[in-house]
Amino acid sequence: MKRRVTGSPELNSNLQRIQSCHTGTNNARQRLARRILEFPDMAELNKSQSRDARVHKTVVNSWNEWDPLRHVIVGRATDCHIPPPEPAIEAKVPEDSDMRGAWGKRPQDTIDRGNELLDRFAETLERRGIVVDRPTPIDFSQPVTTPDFHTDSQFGCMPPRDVLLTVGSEILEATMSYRCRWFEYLCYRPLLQRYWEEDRNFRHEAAPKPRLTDADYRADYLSADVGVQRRLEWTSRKFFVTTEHEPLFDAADVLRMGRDLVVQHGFTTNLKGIEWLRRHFPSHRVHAVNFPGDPYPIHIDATFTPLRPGLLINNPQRRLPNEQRKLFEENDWEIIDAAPPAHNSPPPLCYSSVWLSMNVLALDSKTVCVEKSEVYQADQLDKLGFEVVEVELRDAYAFGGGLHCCTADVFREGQCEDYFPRLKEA
Ligand code: DAV
Repeated sequence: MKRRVTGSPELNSNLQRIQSCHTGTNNARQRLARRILEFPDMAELNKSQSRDARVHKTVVNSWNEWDPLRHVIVGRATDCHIPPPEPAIEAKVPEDSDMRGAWGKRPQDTIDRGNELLDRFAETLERRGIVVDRPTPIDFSQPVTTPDFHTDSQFGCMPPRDVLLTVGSEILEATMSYRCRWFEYLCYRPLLQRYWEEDRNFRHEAAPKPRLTDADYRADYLSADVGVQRRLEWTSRKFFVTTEHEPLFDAADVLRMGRDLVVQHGFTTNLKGIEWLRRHFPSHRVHAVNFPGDPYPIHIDATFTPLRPGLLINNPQRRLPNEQRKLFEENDWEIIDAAPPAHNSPPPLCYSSVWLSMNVLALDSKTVCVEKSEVYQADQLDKLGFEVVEVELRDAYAFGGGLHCCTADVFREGQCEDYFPRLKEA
């Protein structure tokens, strides 16, 4: 049933925000406004998503991590597998981890619990007027065999952020750097195909699939006696598990900051991957960064998190090196230490570190979703003047990460701006 929009202050403010947005095309604004007028009740809108393609026309547009979020993908824990050993994964799993030697489908009760939390997170976003789409899991128990490699199972589709990089009206499927994640993009294809049908400005792009032969990985990283100290020494020298054999990147190594893309060079993204992004986005300035304090540098979003223009939190155990800070300092960005995590260890069977505490999702430049148990992080953001939205997600961490990981942007208001005006042209 359709309701009139005038009765809802929240929707009126949404409409005002859209109307006051001086960005995107007029068409895009009108389409979005029409969508909200037609479906004033957002819960109803989302229930009807599958059958409302005529009315609910997607617009893809997102240039940064903090403009007002209007449309997002939230992942699923369904059928998530612990992948069998492969070179890149062995290097990430610490010697004392409970995942060493274990692989196969994760226990169904943990999957159900993960899905419950992800569904609730999606509902929280919907109640705030954000349109939420969900991926279609493939059968992750299937092995992957290409002419170049074989692996006995796949992974899952909880973290769309790892796979999909939204830059303006483009969504780019990353190369990925694990064999078990080679086909993960298929979970998002039903959505991307729909966006392509609905938004004639949408660019659906895919980076060249890598071959992922043994030449992509350093065999010496696998040896059982490599301890954390040695690996810290290696990562500070930018000696990572992946080689420079071919371009590799995961989308979650990229921070979108308007005209500038900040990309972590580490285990999942190599220099050729960064160079590929540079050539692919010629109107952007692409900056390679690295964080020597991280023995397992995988994805930038538990290390370096922009919250609003001019403010970033940095993991105090993985500080940006001085020479790389200049870019930010000279352009009036403040980098502050993130608050400590509330937990001493990650949940069981989790690949990520306790620093998922800072894997927050900005809904706009004043509102941030923080995991409910991360009280220190919430407190820090509160003191910085943000409205903190608490979201329970810890029991879903094991499926691929936190609040930022389990989402991928489809639409944020705003356009491409220059947040580093003192930077010379690249
Ligand atoms: O600290 O384990 C997790 C990032 C997941 N996208 C970490 C990084």
